[in-house]
This record gives sequence, C-alpha cells and structure tokens, in this order.
Amino acid sequence: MSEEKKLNPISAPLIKSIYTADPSAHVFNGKIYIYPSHDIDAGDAFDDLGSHFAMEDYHILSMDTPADEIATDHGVALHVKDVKWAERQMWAPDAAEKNGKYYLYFPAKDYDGIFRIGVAVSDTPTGPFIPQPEAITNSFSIDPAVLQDEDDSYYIYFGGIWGGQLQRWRAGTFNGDQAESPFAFLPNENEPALCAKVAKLTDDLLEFAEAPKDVVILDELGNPLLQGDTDRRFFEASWMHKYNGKYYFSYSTGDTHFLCYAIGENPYGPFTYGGRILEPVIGWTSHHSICEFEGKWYLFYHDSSLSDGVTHLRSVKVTELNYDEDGKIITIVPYK
Ligand code: FUB
Repeated sequence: MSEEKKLNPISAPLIKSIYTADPSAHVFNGKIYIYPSHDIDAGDAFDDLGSHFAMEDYHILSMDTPADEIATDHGVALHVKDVKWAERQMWAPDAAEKNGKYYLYFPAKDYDGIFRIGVAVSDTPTGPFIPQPEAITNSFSIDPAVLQDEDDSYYIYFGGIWGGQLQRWRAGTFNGDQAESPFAFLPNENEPALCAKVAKLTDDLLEFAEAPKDVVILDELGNPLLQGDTDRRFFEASWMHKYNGKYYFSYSTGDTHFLCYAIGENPYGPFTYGGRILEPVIGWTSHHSICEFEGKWYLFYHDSSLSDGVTHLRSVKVTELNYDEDGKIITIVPYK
C-alpha cells in the first residue's frame, strides 16, 4: 500500500457517482450550490499542459447542509457540444446570481487551442445554462471566479500559468510559439511573479467592463512576490471572499500544491500574502472556494483519494474553515 493510501482524510467525497473537482460554492436562496468541473478519463496522457483534463460538461451539485457531506447531482447543465465557440477542456467554472438569473462562467479551449472564458445563463441555479454565442470579448486563460460585492458590483478574477496559458499573454496578445512548452514565456525566478487578473463586469454580467488588471500579491516587506517563490506565488484557482470588510484573494501555488491567501482593502488590491489555507492533497492539483453558511465558514476543495490518486479523477469535499482573532485563516491539514 502506498503512503498516500494510508492517509486518513478529514472529509469524505460529497458525491461518488461521478468525479468532480474545482468546487465553486455559493449560497443561493438559502441553499448551497456547487459549480464543479466534471472529471472524466478521456484517455489523454498526463503532461504539464494538463491535456489529461479533457472535461466535456458541467453538472451542478446542491447541498442542504455541509454537515452531511452529501451532495445532489442535478445532471448535465452545459455540454461543450452546445457551446459554439468552444472545442474542448471545460475547466474550472464559477457562477453568480443577479435579479433572479444565474450566470455560469467557464473556461474552454476555442478551435485555435486558446483558452477563453464563456458565460451561460439560466433561470435556475442548476441550469440548464444557455451559452452566449461567443466567449467574453478579450477573455483569456482559465479559472474564472466572480465576486458580488456589497455595492452590487461584480468582479471576475481569472488566470492560470503553464497549461492555463497566462504566460503567453504577457505582451497583450497570444504568443503561440513553442506551444508544447508550459514553461516558455514565464518570468525569470528573480522577476515579479505573473499575477491573476481582475476586471469589473458589465451590468448585464456578460462582458468585461474594463481591461483586466493585475492582482498583485505583496510579501511582508511590501514587495511583489517573485516567480521563484514557488511556495507562495500565484499559479491558478483564483477565489475572492470578504471577511470583516477585508478582501481575501485565495489561489493555488500549483506545482508546490498549496492553497494560499492574501488580504487587501479593495477588490483590486494590492493584496498582502497571509499564509496557507490547505496543505497538499492527494493528487497534483488543489482548487477550492470559501463560503459562509448559517454563520460558519467552509472550505470546499478536492482531492484524488476516491480514485486512489489519479490526478484527473478528483472528488469535491468540504470542511469547516476558521480564522484567528487577527483574521488570519487557520491552516487546514487534509489528512490525519
Ligand atoms: O480542472 C482543470 C484544472 O485543474 C483547473 O482549471 C485548475 O485550477 C486545476 O484544478
């Protein structure tokens, strides 16, 4: 038995009938809805571009309470074959609600192999979602996450390096040279790290209202994190939540497998690195959301324990998240 299999997880898969990952959780009308990726084994070999993540559709899950660790699968809410502009790889989605309509934000590769972000709309939280005919204008990269702020402005955070292609957009247009290399065009180790992006959404929530800006993460001295600081720098899996009036930007460090967070005073930042949320899980990726329900805070995350460690066959989970008296998130260890 491998060392991993001896680990005792602190939480159980919320659903075992399908593999799910990248859980974006929201409370709509008093109920928890989870917008995850739907993992499948499409037969693509593991590589550093994430080709093995060949997902084709989304299923929305719901839960009455996190305590039960049981979610209901509401079936296919959107399939790639119904999205005119998208060819493949339906990666981590998120959702938002406005005036009784629900908006599903999702990344997928277009027919040129470039990740774009699309929006699909529904009258219910569980879909089916009707996609817009085109991706969001000037969208790029992966892992959208939407914050509805208290003034009813909506902000979209996104981006991911390596297979997420963020490094290919450094000059403002897509650089397709050396397309098989996930490492081409990354900054040097002693240069500021690549940042996630943030943009306000238009009132109809269908487009960027402004050019995306960098989500800058500073260290304790006020300097931007460096690309070589792989235990702390942004890789993918943006999430934004508010706690006690502060903005908590959280993310995955990718190849070092941590979920970390940084705190700012407004939705654009800059954000100061705060620490780790979750130590590495079984599997390569770590991806999450943070959500308040009935006065308690929860971390939704995933691991590959149900598939015995298969990287691209993951399961969403939930565990309680706590803050200390200074607002720092108490680091969670996912196995006992
Ligand atoms: O699920 C596919 C990709 O794996 C996501 O977009 C990343 O965040 C990572 O979890």
